[in-house]
Amino acid sequence: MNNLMSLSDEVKSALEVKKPVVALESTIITHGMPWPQNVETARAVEAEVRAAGAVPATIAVMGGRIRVGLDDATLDALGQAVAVMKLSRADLAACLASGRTGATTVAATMICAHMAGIEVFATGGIGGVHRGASESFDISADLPELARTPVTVVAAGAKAILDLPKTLEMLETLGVPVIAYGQDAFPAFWSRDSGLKAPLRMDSAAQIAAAHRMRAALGLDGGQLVANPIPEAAAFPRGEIEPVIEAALVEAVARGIAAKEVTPFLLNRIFELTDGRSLTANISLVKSNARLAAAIAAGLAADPAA
Ligand code: PSU
Ligand code: MN
Repeated sequence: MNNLMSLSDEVKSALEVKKPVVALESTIITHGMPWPQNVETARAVEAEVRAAGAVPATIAVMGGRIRVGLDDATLDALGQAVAVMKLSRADLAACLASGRTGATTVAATMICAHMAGIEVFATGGIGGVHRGASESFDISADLPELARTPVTVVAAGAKAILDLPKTLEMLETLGVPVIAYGQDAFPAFWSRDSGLKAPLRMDSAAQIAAAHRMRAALGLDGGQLVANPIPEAAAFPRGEIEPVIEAALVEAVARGIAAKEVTPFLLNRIFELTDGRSLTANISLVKSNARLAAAIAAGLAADPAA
């Protein structure tokens, strides 16, 4: 494994002494936000993790290796790089083998985090079942990954561009615990309430950490999805963001946007249609997820795996 993966010194020593570590993805940097806000946000999110007493480990593929923990210069280069591959489970090996630069989605970040020995991961929103999936069959590989790789993922629910009821059904079928944090409702990324009830609710990071350990003790595969509502001050009322999402979706269909391009296209269009306010909200929720993930990592560190 050593020739496939490089851990930064900081991440390596934290893992050695079992300090809390939080993995962070890189697709949100390369495909989810425009430069320079993407790099600024990545740094701000790392700072949140540190302020909460954990070590951040941003993950990407560069130079034929999985990099876990990126220094300032590398993060900067990634944020401005062109032709970066968007890596899910299917693409990881091909990217490494061809020596290209790749950004990890939720699925690929989970795989790499688990390989490195990291149990918690913070992001914005996971991929899921797209609207119109009965025709397009577009269902993110993030969902089956949650069912097989033992990493607890903290997100603000699934992206509101998705079909949320179908996404929750699919997670149930796959046996993935979906835990709303501090409320009954499943959050909808830019809004705190999707109008759907989350299957599970927990009110403390320690409980979430205990549930993570309990799954392993029971021999159950897979991770957990923690759905952390966006901070009140940054949230959009659902009625306000929904028409914007619908307009962006209509445009995506009209322009024939498909497969991997769908999510980046929609996020960018929604950014334009809200005069950048969707991005401000996105940044706020990622930082909030980073804080919760750090608290869960602390809970796990206090009760190390057997
Ligand atoms: N959330 C964001 N921005 C993003 C993503 C999520 O706010 O860019 C990325 C994540 O990396 C997620 C991916 O895993 O989109 C899902 O892509 P797809 O729907 O193509 O599986
Ligand atoms: Mn897809």
